Amino acid sequence: NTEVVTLGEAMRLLLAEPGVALRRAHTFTSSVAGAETNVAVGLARLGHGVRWLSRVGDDPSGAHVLATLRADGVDVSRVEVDPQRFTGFLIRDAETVEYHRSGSAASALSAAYVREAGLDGARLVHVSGITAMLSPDAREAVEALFALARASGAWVSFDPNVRLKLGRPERWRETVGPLLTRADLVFAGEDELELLGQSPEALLAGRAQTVVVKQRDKIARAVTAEGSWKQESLVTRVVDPVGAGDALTSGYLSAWLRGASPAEALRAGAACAARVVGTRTDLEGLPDQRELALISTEVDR
Ligand code: KDG
Repeated sequence: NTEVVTLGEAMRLLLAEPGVALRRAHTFTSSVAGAETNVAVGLARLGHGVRWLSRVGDDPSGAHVLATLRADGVDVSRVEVDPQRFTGFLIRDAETVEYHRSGSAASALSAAYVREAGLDGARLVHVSGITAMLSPDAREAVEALFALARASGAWVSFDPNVRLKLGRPERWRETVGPLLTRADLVFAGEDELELLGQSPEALLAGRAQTVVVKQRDKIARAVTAEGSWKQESLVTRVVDPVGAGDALTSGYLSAWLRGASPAEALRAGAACAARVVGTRTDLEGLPDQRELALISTEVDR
């Protein structure tokens, strides 16, 4: 059964060999990247029923994305395969990203597609600002997802996930700013909130019930109407920081869905993030429940 729905683009990831600059790299590891698929896989590994809504091309990379998500038990049954468009891809090292996604199948996401796919009774939807920035139609798709969630009483979780390669700050403010103020749970970097002219206090005075801020000092803070909680980073080894935010979100949301306190949820999030930072791709470090419990015992020792 579907507990969570996420909506966004997944791309084939070609990750350069460690320690070699992207422009000189010869050897690449293939994986899957995408903020909402990272959260989907994180939650699925932690035992939740997750459906991912998106579009891929009718190509080998699309098949690779679907097979990767299926292997982790993510429901991809509503993903649309578009024979006219391609599956986006990105090439990166630990610092530099090259996107090849403009005009991709996912950039043609639409409100009609989301309405047709539906929420299947999910309690929570999660989406990032990246999806809204893919195209005007994709932004409408995010609007439609928010509307479906409202109508069915599902919670909306939102991460602005600002990527300036996808648009200038003004465009992020115009396109993503209004979505942020309509989410129930917000996961954002301190710098992202500043760029969008927002603060946890202002968001809580509006619709949000929880705002999780990833601070510059590597502390994650959860703010709710009841109070504020802090969690220090549990990272001991940095191999590749990409995907850490999504890992934190999936750990937090999993605990939150099970009724845990903000302090417990932050700690689960920090543990997931530490594992992802200690591994290369966005996905391989995401723990299952047993692994998450082990990290917590290790940290306590
Ligand atoms: O949050 C991690 C994502 O940024 C990465 O997986 C790639 O989705 C991606 C993007 O659009 O940059």
